[in-house]
Amino acid sequence: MHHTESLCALLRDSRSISVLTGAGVSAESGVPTFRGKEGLWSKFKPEELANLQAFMANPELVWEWYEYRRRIIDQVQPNPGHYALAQWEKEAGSFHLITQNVDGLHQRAGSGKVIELHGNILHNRCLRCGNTSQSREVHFEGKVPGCSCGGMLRPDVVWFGETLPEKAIEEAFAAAETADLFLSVGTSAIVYPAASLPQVAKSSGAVLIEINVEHTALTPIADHFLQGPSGEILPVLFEKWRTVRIG
Ligand code: BV8
Ligand code: ZN
Repeated sequence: MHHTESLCALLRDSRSISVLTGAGVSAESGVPTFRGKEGLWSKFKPEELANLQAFMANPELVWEWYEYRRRIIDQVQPNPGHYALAQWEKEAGSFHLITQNVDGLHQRAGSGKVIELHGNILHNRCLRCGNTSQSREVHFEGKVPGCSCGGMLRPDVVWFGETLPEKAIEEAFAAAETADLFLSVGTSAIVYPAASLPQVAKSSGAVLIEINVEHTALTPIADHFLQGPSGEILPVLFEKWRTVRIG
């Protein structure tokens, strides 16, 4: 009982909540994760696809992979985990949502402010003029889409070896440093600098709760490890937060 009591106390006493989400949060919507057995990278290696060199060497292959992922995302819906986070943002005094996901499902579930560390797969960016466009306007039919300036278009996501968007990084680290409760949800905590956020939160005095179906590199330093699917655990945790707050 001590364990759950302290969880209730932590939820009751929290004033500023920050959340980092990864592919596991979208898994229950049917979006394959990266590193799971059925993961996106079980067929291809990240090095072969999610980096600029791979793109320049074989833009059609990389475009094919992103089109494949866009088609999956077009057919899925946000799940209860996404909705719980969107509602939590509305009801909490201070709430920051940081995501590594590029699928835009948090926004579709109603989250107002989403810090997208790795960009958004539904946007394109021109390699030459930097102009960004919605993927709706552009369809890959075997030929790399071009910009009106003549430049080549790429998905507007952050690849390995590329720096994360300045503003997103600043906001994410500020949210981690000021949180007194930090949730790491559905991420393998392998990719940096995103994976350093829970550690920064903890060393800034936050309580760290991890939600995952299995242990990760982060589990040893988590104050609470809630094992299970985020689509089930997040709504329960949110309801618990709602009840203990009214007190
Ligand atoms: C940077 C692109 C440098 C968009 C992604 C050695 C060589 C080369 C580079 C490095 C190196 N060592 C470190 C690096 C840096 C590198 C890195 O961290 N590499 C890792 C692999 C070691 N990082 C970078 O390159 C970053 N840039 O560092 O720049 C720099 C610095 C200064 C100046 C210039 C340059 C860029 C990182 C961004 C890479 N882009 N994606 C796309 O195609 O999607 S990363 C990719 O992994 C996705 O964005 C994803 O979000 C991210 C993290 O993965 P997860 O979200 O955690 O997903 P994963 O499948 O891994 O795990 C899912 C988890 O969910 C699992 O734990 C599973 O158990 C759980 N789960 C499953 N189902 C559920 C669930 N949990 C709950 N409920 C469920 N139902
Ligand atoms: Zn252009």
